[in-house]
Amino acid sequence: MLAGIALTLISLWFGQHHGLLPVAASKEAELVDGLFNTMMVVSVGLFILVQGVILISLFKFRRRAGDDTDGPPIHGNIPLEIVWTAIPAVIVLVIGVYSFDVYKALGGFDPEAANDPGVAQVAMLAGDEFSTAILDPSQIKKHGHHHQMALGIGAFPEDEGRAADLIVDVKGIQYAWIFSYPGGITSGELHVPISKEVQLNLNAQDVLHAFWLPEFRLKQDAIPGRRTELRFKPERLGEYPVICAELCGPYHGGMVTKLYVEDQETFDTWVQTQLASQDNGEAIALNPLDRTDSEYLAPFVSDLGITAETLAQLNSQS
Ligand SMILES: [Cu+2]
Repeated sequence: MLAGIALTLISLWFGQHHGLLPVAASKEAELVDGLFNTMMVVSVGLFILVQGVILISLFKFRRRAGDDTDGPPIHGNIPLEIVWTAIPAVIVLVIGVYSFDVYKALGGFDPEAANDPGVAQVAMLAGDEFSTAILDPSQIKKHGHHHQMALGIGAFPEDEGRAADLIVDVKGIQYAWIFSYPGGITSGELHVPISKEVQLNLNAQDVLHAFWLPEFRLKQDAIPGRRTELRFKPERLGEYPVICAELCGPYHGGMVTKLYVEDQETFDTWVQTQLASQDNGEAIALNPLDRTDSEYLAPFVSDLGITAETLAQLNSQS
């Protein structure tokens, strides 16, 4: 009884103090962390229970000196087997329902998308028709938004039907993220105002990439020829890594940039600066599109012991 209480308390404490997750910077992160911490409590409880029983058995049932007799002939234990099957079954079921609930609360299920015949249509598309649509953008327009159906994390259910405060197009290319803001701003970094709904429309130019924000507990594939969506609400000022989480080529590891969560004033200033530098025809240093291949690859060269031009050539051939 006492051991059971101690076990429960230790598990509950560890579930809140494991320190395994980076800071939570979005409204979504709280929901995901709730699920993660619950699984941590259950796992720690089971781990201590199983390891504890093993350790106790090692001592209690060890062979004593001079004892050469056989062990007792035990053939199974039906009640015990029912218990150790039922407990994990219930745990899996509860976690399954809970994670479904979190996914729904994050906006992972889009009821409109589910009812849209376009989804079935896309699923049934033969390779030919799909690649035609990719190669010829007019095909996508002709087919309307059905082929543009966004997968991913949408609005919170309570914000369903309300447009996001800021919509940014994100394109993944080997090996950078390019952010296009309304008003013609193009940047290699993502700047967003705090406490506003941000919607990212993701797309990839070449291969699969995955847009990962560890501090926001969000990750979404960027798929060539297909729009995906990631909608979130930043709730903590700061500078956070944006990481490509899909092995997309030899420099995949260098496909990292920053997400800046700023107060409205700082964000507005950044927007003005970007607009002004574009009016002047200045190249934005961080925009990979404005750089030549050699310039873009220069930071990687020192590690490899070859020139940027060689690397650019290698890259264009791969
Ligand atoms: Cu990538």
